[in-house]
Amino acid sequence: MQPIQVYNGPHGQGPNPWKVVIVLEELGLPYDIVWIPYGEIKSEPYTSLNPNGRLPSMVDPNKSVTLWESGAIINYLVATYDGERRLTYGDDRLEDKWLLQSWLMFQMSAQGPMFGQKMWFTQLHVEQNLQTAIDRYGAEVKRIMGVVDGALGKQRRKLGLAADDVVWLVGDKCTYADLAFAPWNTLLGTLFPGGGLDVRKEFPEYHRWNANVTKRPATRKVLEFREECIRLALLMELYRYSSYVDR
Ligand SMILES: N[C@@H](CCC(=O)N[C@@H](CS)C(=O)NCC(=O)O)C(=O)O
Repeated sequence: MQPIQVYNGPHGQGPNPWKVVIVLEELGLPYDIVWIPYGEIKSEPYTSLNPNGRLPSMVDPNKSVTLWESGAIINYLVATYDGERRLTYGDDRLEDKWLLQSWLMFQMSAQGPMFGQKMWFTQLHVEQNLQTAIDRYGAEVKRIMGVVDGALGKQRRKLGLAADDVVWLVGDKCTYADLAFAPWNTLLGTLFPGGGLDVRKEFPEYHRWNANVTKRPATRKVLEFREECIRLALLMELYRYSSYVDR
């Protein structure tokens, strides 16, 4: 099998491409990351891969399939390559199978965009301390975490699990739905600088669930690699800056 190509931004900070990489790694599929500068994603040839000019995109040379939108790519990978249903359920568990889609859509339409807006107004927006926006997206982040936390608690009660047993969003195993939340969760530490969020205390189920997702060897490997990419990119930026100052 030829490696599947995943397009990603050079510093690796954006969470969405890593959702795809995690699923590839969890399924043990060969892949290459194609690093494309952000300055090149809004124009051709990249927009032929992704008309939205964002990351990720995926090219599967084995099936001549090119896709964009991380959720669609995850669906494709699972439908095409997860015959053993390692990360999904089959028609014999019809409701569970489709509930995974509910959670994936929720990740795509709620966790990603709202965490993203909170990050934007907290860290990047040109007008600093735009408090109404910071508050609105802060409240949304917490509301979304509350939805997940509540659902995990219900699962725990439904399955009769003890407080320290592992619980997943749907059914009795970790699926692509759980994995899809992991990269955006890495931002939780920076979304509320100066306090304002104590995940362990406010959302204990969420806290335990995220710990269980991120300690899976394949997922951990990808998230550690992402950290390494970010560190390396920052070092290279510092190096470029220092050579500029030296001149
Ligand atoms: N819904 C899209 C969101 C894609 C997205 O916003 N990607 C970010 C990186 S995480 C990006 O390309 N940012 C660069 C930009 O907006 O120009 C997906 O999940 O694929």
